[in-house]
Amino acid sequence: MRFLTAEQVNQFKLNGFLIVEDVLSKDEIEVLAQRTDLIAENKVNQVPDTSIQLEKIFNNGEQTVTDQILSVRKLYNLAVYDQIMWEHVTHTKIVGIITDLLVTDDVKMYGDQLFMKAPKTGTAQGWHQDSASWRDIFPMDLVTAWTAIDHATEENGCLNFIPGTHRWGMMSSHRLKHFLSDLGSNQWPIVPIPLQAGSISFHHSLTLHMSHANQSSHRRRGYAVHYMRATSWRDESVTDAPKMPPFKQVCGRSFPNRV
Ligand SMILES: O=C(O)CCC(=O)C(=O)O
Repeated sequence: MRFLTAEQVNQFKLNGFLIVEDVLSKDEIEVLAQRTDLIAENKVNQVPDTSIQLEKIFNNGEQTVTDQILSVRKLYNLAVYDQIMWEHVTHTKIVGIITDLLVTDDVKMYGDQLFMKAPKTGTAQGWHQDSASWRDIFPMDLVTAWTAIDHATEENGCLNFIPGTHRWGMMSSHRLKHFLSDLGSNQWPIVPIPLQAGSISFHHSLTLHMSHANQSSHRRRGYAVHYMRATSWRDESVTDAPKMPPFKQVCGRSFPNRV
């Protein structure tokens, strides 16, 4: 281990998530924040329009907004096109933490998503396990680094986790529905994760998590980068998983037959 203590790695193993504070400097966050908004305004040529998804109310014309940035729900597949986002993906500290958590020096990127969660109109993200979507990737133990670009609070829709759920395997939608119907009973702790800008939460791809709508007048941008071992592979017989651009090597050895 290079970047984390054994205690931190154990916390991750037990809970399926880990918070590491103050990973990025103010300047690094500022670069990320400015690039995010340029991409959201569609001003970065190499990032295609298809990487920009609007909130439903703006997409269907129910509501209009003067500042286009505030109509965006999420940006995705950024780092495969844009060098500044790629520099974040390959940031020495973040990659060091990821190699500690994945217990390998050989890492590639599955993909990335930047959740914009605009003030008042940014919608919720329901309870889910990431690997339930990425069901073509094996083994199901990817790790996401979620960087707070703005301060994330309970009011503006920070992430929430249910500790230990990564040890339950992938839940069918039926099982998840049943579990959620019991969730208010205090039987299962829900842990909100407020984060200062520049801090990062790491979560396992089977950990149940969600975020509420942004009820505040403050922005809540979070950049989620999804990493996996370079030996992980895509099961091509699974046809209903997201279609992704080619996985990019982040560090260590690559395994060309595992794409
Ligand atoms: O940022 C959010 O609101 C949701 C993030 C998320 O679901 C993820 O990073 O897997």
